Amino acid sequence: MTRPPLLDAATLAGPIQPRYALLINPFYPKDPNASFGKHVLTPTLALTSFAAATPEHWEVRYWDENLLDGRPPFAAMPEVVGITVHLTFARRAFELAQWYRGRGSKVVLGGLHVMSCPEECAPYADALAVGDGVQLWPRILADVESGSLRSKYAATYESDYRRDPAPRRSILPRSSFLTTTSLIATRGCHNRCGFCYLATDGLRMPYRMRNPGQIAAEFAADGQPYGVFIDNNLGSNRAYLRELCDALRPLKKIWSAAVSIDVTDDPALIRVMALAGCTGVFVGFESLTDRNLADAGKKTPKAADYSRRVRMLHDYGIQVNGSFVLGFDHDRKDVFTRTADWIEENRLECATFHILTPYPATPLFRQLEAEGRLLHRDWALYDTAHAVFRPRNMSPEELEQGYAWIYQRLFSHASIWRRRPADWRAVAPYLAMSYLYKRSNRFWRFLIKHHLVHAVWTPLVELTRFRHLRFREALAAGDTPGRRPANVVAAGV
Ligand code: B12
Ligand code: SF4
Repeated sequence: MTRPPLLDAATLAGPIQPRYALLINPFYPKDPNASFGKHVLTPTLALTSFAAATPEHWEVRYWDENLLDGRPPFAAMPEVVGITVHLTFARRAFELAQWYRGRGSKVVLGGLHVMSCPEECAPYADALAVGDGVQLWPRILADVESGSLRSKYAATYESDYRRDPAPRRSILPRSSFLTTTSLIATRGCHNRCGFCYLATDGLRMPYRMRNPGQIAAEFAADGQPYGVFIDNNLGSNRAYLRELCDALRPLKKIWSAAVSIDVTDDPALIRVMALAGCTGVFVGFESLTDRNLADAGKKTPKAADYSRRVRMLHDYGIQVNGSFVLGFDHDRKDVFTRTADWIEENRLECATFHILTPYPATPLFRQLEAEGRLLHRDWALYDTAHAVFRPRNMSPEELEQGYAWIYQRLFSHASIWRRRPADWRAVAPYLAMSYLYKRSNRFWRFLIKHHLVHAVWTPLVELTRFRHLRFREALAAGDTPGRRPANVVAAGV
């Protein structure tokens, strides 16, 4: 899980197959501190979203190098190779680009890193796609056909999102993911935190929503019991979230989503989410220190009120996967133990940690650069598992050690046990989820390698859905919150 498949320079490629496009999600090394399971929970929508805009006379194939099936295919060489590029796997993306270009394919690079560092990406591509691929992809293919491919295509995110086609999920290898139903209902976020990729220079992503009915139809059409919303923040517009829940409720499925904790300002909405099948939320708490949150420009309730808000989610049977950023300017060496203690006291079922990482072209990057605190520009280490800047109140090594320590503590038997749900009926499934998700990296590797992820998880997901339906019936009938549905599905990506 740490080394990409070999790209042999001597490999003989097949002939170019006209009107065939290969879409690649490049390999990235997996952080051994965290769960390998998260990488196959649900696929990125980067490729399937614009694949849906491919003209009918083109054949499209999907290849995710992280599914451990080796290097992308080459027996018939694609006329066009589309590669999505993030900073952490930019180097691998460039290697792939060079390999395919050297054998006659036209290579198109797109994605977040192309947006923030176009000059760096340009030498490796026949064309760059900067911005929304759904608008650009058909234009690019038309220009390939007419032999007039340009070196750069740009689009904004200001289009009417409701007019976009549904992602083309039929090209995904179903057996390799827990669910193929990655859903996206909204674009943008009401916040603009200085460390978030949404604050990248030149990225204008006004808040846009798809029709709730469209999302429910996509969810139903994919035929999976569980869907994962990959929206930046599904709770940005509460009236919309309520409408979306109303559309999802009749499906009798379960789902999870990322929301900011201010969604709990409205307890009635949390109930509506539970009734619509929400079993877990991924919450970016980021920090338990208000001054850190203020420095980052995050509009959020006071940290002292987080516990009450977590209880509210738990009371409606919604698991909480808390996301925490470590290394802010007001973090001292005690941040690791303080954060771990808080997570255990509040019985968060899951927690995800990130070392503060200044993504290029964000306000945080500019600030740390101006202060001379950046250690290097080796993007492969900008993966939130490495300290790439000098923290204010500890050394980079201490920050990395603290990061590894907090994962070890939260994944320990003792911590898993301390965080068990108060309702004894929910304890066994919680333990199953915790051990499968947090302590089974070798098992995950085996499942991924042998295409067993979907087969092994589906019965557990169905069991969770079935028990959640019973919980919902009780909730709708006015049963008091506090009773917990059994849940073996981790909350969110
Ligand atoms: C699903 C997801 C994952 C999944 C799958 C990742 C994968 N690469 O396979 C999992 C859970 C495994 C994951 C892991 C991580 N992730 Co992640 N993830 C996401 C998430 C929630 C959704 C991605 C998505 O589907 N977006 C929707 C698509 C439609 O948008 P898009 O990718 O920008 O694509 C559009 C355009 O860019 C363009 N486009 C993209 N590629 C291409 C290619 C071509 C050829 C063309 C024409 C167009 C084009 O067209 C698309 C449609 O407009 C995003 C947050 C978000 N909401 O975007 C974070 C996000 C991408 N992840 C992030 C991070 C940091 C990580 C981790 C490093 C974190 C960690 N420590 O665990 C890891 C490791 C992965 C890695 N090394 O890159 C950051 C990246 C920041 C950055 N500047 O690079 C994001 C933005 C989250 C955040 N708020 O910070 N992630
Ligand atoms: S609340 Fe989350 S998604 Fe929204 S800007 Fe802040 S970090 Fe980004």
